[in-house]
Amino acid sequence: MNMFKFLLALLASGATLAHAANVRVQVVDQAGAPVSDAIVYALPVNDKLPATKPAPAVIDQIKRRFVPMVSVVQTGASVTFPNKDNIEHDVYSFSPPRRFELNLYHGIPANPVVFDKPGLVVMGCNIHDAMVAYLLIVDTPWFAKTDASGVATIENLPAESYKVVAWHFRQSDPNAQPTQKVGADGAAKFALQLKPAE
Ligand SMILES: [Cu+2]
Repeated sequence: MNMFKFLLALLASGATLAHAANVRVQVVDQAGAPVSDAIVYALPVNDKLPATKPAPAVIDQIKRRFVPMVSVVQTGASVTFPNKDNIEHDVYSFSPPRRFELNLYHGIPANPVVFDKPGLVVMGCNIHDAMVAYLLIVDTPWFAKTDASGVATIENLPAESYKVVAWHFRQSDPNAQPTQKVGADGAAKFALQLKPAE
């Protein structure tokens, strides 16, 4: 690498470091206990979203459960539903953003399902009533899911102001969308009202 290229590379990496930021989000319940599997996402206050191609996702079926049970994708993403059990499943949803059914199958369905409207899609299996999965479709590529300590980090945000939204499938008001304003490199903390786990 000649000196000119080296300087360009240095500038490029410096620019990335200067502009990319992370927002750390803590989610607790009404008793203050950490909440895992909460989805958090960031919408720029100036409404400027990057022209990103939505990342595809995979929701497996393993031992008669959807894995993961809770997922988040950007609007327009395609999702595949591999059945890793040696029995057949029949995956369906009646949720308005995307009604679909994958008739009884083994293995990987030929076509992924495209989710082109934002909102919540709840999925089940027509054979096994206990199977349930939640897919939140959001109009942003910046999202994350809380871990066992109730913490999620939304990464690689341009330096801007954001509305951070939190959602959990056990919210007592399923349509509640608690929102906080943060700057890039900021932090947010949500206390959600949750129904007891079943
Ligand atoms: Cu099933």
